[in-house]
Amino acid sequence: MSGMGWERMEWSRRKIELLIYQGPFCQRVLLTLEEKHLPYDMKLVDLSNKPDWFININPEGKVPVIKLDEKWVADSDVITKSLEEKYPDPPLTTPTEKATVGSKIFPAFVGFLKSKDPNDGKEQELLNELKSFNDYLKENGPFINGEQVSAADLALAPKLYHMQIALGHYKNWSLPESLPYVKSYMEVSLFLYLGSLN
Ligand SMILES: N[C@@H](CCC(=O)N[C@@H](CS)C(=O)NCC(=O)O)C(=O)O
Repeated sequence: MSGMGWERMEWSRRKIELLIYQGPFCQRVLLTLEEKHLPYDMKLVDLSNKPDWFININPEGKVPVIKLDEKWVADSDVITKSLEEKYPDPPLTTPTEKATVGSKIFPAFVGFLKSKDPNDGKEQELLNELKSFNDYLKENGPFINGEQVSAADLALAPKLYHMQIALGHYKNWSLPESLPYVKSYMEVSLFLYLGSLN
């Protein structure tokens, strides 16, 4: 995929332009656009062979990037905040006290994924984080902010999905049966995600 000809493509003015590839940060932005019912036009960027037009848009060379008010904006944190400001309805902001729920799971997953020593406690660190998320959901779920999907779910759910695929592949690992609330959270989130691809 060289991206040849994309720069000549006529993008509809009505739609938000979006540059993405695979991965949880891109999925987070896609889910946010879907939840806000915003029309968008996405282009996949080949990250193994980044085209010049893409580097001109984002010299850092990372996706997602989105065009808002004629300006290209990078970074999923900045993008989702900007979308919330510009399109507040439906509101997706997670209450501050809940905004960091589950946020230690992804770093713990990366630690376990990279670990080469099965006895270094990295798997247990991940299990501890998942267990506390399971306990949280049991009390407060089904989503981080109760009945309502909010920004924190749209950031976390793609990371959990990514975790399951990567750890299944590289470590033959799967989510323990003892974490049923995390399991159903992932199922519901996957449903949201698949819905966004239609
Ligand atoms: N902090 C950024 C991270 C974005 C990021 O790491 N994107 C990855 C793909 S998921 C990327 O573009 N990697 C290409 C590279 O680093 O060369 C965000 O939240 O958007």
